[in-house]
Amino acid sequence: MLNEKVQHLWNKELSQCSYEEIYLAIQQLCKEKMQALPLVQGKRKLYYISAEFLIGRLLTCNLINLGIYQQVAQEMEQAGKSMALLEDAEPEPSLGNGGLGRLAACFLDSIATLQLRGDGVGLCYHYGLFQQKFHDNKQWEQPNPWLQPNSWLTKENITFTVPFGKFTVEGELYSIDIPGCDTNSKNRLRLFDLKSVQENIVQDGIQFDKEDIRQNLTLFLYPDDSDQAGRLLRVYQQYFMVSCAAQLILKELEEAGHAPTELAEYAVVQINDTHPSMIIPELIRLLMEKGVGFTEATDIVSRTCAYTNHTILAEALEKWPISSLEIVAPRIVAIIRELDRLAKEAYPQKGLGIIEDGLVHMARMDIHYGFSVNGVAQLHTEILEQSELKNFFEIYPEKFNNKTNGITFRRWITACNPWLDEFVTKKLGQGWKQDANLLEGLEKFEDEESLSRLLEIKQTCKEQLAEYVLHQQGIELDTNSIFDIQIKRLHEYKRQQMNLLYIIWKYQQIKGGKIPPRPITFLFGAKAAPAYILAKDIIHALLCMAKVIENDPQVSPWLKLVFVENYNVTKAEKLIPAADISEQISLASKEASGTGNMKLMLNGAITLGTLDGANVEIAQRVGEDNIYLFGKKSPEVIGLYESRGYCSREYYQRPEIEPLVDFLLQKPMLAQGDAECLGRLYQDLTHKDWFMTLLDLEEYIEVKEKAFADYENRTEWAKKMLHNIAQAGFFSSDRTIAQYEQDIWKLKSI
Ligand code: 26V
Repeated sequence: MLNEKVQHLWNKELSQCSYEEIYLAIQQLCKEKMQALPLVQGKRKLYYISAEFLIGRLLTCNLINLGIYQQVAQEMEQAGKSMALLEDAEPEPSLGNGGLGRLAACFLDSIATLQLRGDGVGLCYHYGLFQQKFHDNKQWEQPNPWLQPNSWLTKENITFTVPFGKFTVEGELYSIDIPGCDTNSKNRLRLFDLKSVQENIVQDGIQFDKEDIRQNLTLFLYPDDSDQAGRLLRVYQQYFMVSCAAQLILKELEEAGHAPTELAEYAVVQINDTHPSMIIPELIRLLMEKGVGFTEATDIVSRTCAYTNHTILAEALEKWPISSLEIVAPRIVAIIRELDRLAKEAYPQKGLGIIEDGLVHMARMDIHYGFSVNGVAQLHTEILEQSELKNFFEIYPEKFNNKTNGITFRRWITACNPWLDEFVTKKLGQGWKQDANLLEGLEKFEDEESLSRLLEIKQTCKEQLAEYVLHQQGIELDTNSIFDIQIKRLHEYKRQQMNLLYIIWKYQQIKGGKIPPRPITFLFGAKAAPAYILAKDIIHALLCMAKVIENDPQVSPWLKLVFVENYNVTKAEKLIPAADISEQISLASKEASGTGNMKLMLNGAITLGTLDGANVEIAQRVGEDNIYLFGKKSPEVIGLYESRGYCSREYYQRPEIEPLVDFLLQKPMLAQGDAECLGRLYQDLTHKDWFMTLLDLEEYIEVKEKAFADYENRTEWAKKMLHNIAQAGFFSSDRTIAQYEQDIWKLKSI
């Protein structure tokens, strides 16, 4: 198959081709196969609208889903070519920030695999999220030019006009085919781009003229919104996305021969966080243009739209000034004002209106004018119902529901850890690929041979990662050491700084002569938002600490801190299979769900975490012997915020904690870093510490020590690994999507 393709394309043998040539040949092969697949059919269609789809590289997963991976791999082997080097020929699209965008990508895979008729709709950012570079122990941002002449995108012959306040633009539609796994059918990811965008206006990293909307609109994902022009650009992006999406939905409805008034019967719109919320007034506006009255249009749209909340962080809940909407999308302002008036008329209590103090509360619009509101883990949904959105839960209890997140096992075990995939399949047969709950069948394989094979697989993955890190960053990893991994966006609430304080503690212990039984490698991967100063300070402190350890011959044989540059999906695929310990240490109540926790568990890492997000459900499943829990629980934390009862200074003054925090400003650190950045982090921890790092620090140290000690009993540790893998089935996104289908979308049942 591949041999013929390269012969035809390049007129030479596979063994003579470069990896770029082979990559293009396989991409073409996949595209042809996908083009030939029929679309999933069904009466009603889902539109999953999202500002982010963090799809990652597509080659391996497409080959798997199309059922031709083995054949291609065999031909490659016969020609003496490596699959790993082949994968590296593909640039990674970076159309997402983190969890929310990656979740959307996992969902597309599961929706297609369950043969539900549903497309993703979003934006085609030319440079996506920035590329991260380290220089002077600091993060620098560069554009990520992932769009190449040959990409997975197919240009459609469809454009829509989007009317902004002072001018109009043309949105052009591109599609990426999403094949189901072994289904012989596909859905699509629909991405809109702006014709007039100019890549050459970007200078000096990721700087560009934020006011030139016609030239900049789809250049970057979430451009820095720390200033007024940046915030306005984000509103422009959002309105552009939803206007194109709404026009596409109504066009497809009409083409299928249905009336605009039948929208809710034939379409369902899932609003992924509040970025696409303006689809509600936009659909109402377009229905009215087609002659439907306001009241009926509002009723139809309310029966079509469902909203997912992904965060309770106040600063992340979007509120746009009505004055900005007047500039960007004046045609929907009157509609939003009327929706607000009706909401306030029906529910005059304070805090329920859509417009307050000149700000449009996007989530409130979704809740009043959508038929479903869901959180993304049990605890998160409970917090929404009992505190954050309590007033709304009281008036609309029937709208609220939980859908605990999941991950696609096709990418997060089959593609990234073929050894583990083979191990599981040998034990259980192929059935677990259809029904992930069957993984529980692994529980009984506690025999010596199975356990030692599990340890061997982990070792292989660690060696694979070591090779990769050496090649990428020139850093050597000791594969005999414990791999302790924290990979996720950098945010104070995720508390990478707490991990840093542990490392400082361990450093001081070793200086004091307390040598651990074996070396430990701390691996981090994280990008900080370009305008998030404290997050950048934490990266700086970690990079400085890495150097401090490296330069200290007394400590360096025992500790290593590696910050993997430019953490992305590709790097996650290498890091996750190699992890021994999965750091999930957010302040309880702050992490809506987490999904990295699930990927790491599935790959046999043991969680060290707080009872936050989906960690709670992981703990319920694996039991307390197979997870390391610590820290204050969510009700206590919520209580502390309410009573303003947390004072970081009190904790700082404890003799166990003071020397750790003080180390940030001592000579070894100052010799590596920038006193201003380190000083700011020190000041924050000692005077503010909004996410209560010091509150949980001592218990964190204690429990982490226990985990490292337990690691030395290799057989018992392997059992923990086995139990974690066996209990991971619930976290398959196939389960999550089946629940969305059953409770919200009902694509098949009508
Ligand atoms: C957004 C922003 C934007 C402005 C500044 C700070 C900030 C902080 C957080 C966010 C969160 C955006 C929403 C998000 O990505 N949520 C993540 O969604 C995942 C999928 O549901 C979930 O697993 C993560 O726990 C949640 O953080």
